[in-house]
Amino acid sequence: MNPMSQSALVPLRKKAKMVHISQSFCQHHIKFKEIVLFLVERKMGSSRRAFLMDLARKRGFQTEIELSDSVTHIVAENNSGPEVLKWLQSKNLGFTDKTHILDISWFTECMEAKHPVEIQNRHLLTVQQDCSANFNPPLSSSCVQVSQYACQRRTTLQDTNRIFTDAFDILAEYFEFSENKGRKVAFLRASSLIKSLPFPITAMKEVERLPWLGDQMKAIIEEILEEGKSYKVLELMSEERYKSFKQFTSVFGVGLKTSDKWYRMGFRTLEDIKNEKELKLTKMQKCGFLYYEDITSSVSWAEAETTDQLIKSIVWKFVPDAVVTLTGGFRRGKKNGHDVDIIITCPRKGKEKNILHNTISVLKNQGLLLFSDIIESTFVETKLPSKHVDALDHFQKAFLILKLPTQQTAIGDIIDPCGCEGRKWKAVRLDLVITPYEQYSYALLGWTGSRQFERDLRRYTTHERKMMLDNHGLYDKSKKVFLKASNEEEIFEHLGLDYLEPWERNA
Ligand code: DCT
Ligand code: MG
Repeated sequence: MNPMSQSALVPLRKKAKMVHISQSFCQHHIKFKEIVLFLVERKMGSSRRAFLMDLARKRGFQTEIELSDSVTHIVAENNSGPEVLKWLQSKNLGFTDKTHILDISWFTECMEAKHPVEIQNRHLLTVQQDCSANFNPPLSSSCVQVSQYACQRRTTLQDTNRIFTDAFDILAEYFEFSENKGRKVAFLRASSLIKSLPFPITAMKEVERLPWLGDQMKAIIEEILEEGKSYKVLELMSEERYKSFKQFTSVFGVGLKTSDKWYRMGFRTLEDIKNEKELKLTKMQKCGFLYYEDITSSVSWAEAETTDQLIKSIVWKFVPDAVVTLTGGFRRGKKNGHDVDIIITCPRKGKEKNILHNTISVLKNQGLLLFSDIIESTFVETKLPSKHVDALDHFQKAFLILKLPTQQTAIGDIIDPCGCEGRKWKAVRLDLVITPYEQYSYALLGWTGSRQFERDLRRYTTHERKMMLDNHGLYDKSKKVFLKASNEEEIFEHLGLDYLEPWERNA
């Protein structure tokens, strides 16, 4: 928390009046010539605005009473980006595409530091606007206005900036391994934002005004533009902890906690782990090592389709009207994935309940099951959706490893459990999720991903709509009701969002 809290800046009305009168008499020395501030009066009020402008001048900043071309930084309080934009439009005020639109937190920090502080992502107020809109003065045609929320951006698999997004994804992973959640999220957001750009980045000016891109990120983009690679990223990738965690977490059943434990115990490679016979592994981890090659080689579209057909054929034998949907990355159009995700429901209430256990029994009897971890439903109807953007859902589900017949093989041919060369199967990770019919659309939306899309959708729901969303439903806090949806389009409608097709959610 900023020690100089915003409330500390709230003036007493009387005090503000005095300041207002006094400011015309005082001439302050301008220390920061490159910055011209304009404070938005909306929600701030005229006296607080006058007080803050006077404070800024005392600290050596220039301020403008009217919005003009010379303004470099627009500062607003308790306003979202679109609100600021609307207000400026209603007052017939325009700004250039070089102007920063910032939250009061940036201003507060500058006042505290007594100099301009670096603009961070959290300071930015994002405005999604049509570049052709009639502003005064008009925005230049080179403007790139991108929403800070992935659910307001169409992100297909056509990532024309992979060289940058790969670097950012590696850094997100690096910070995840270093347990620095803030920086991990920052790099994931930046990567996701760049993935949505419809043009390849060729110059720094093209990314100047994008949200979520702080100085460190821009420095990496600049380095890649100049050198074709980032030495900073390469350096971090060569760190011992990163290399070890990368190996450890590639094993099914090994997460950050286990990786950290192994690293502290002095292990560095998977060979170290395999050679340590005393080390206790969970059943999941043992399978992870046993089928390591298969599981780490990605699942192809054809394998996902075979899995989908196999599950459908089993489920439909005992519940013919069950809805079985291939979801996750494959629903978003990916050609490869790390697993297959399938959601199952049934329009007849309660008929979905036995599907998971029955399906797993059949897979077992057919010799197609290498591993299963069944999680029973923990859903409580009266509970409100979770506030956490990464919250897990409460559906009944199973994490499986299937012995999937390779394309030319009939299911009957693969009973031989030998894992040797020439085998006719591949170990494939499958997640099965069972949902009650009335929650199916929310579950489908949640399990379609991408993870970053889901995070931003929940963040948007909380901050822009004052609602709560998770994989089970949507709760309207002001009306105190759960909103029903019979398809994904209706959820987007409830949220006031343009519908995005699954393949546009590759954020
Ligand atoms: N998901 C979820 N709850 C979980 C796990 C996943 O809501 N416990 C959501 C987030 C994304 C989606 O389900 C699919 O998850 P993954 O399979 O991890 O991601 P993917 O996009 O399918 O990626 P991949 O192609 O690598 O499988
Ligand atoms: Mg998946």
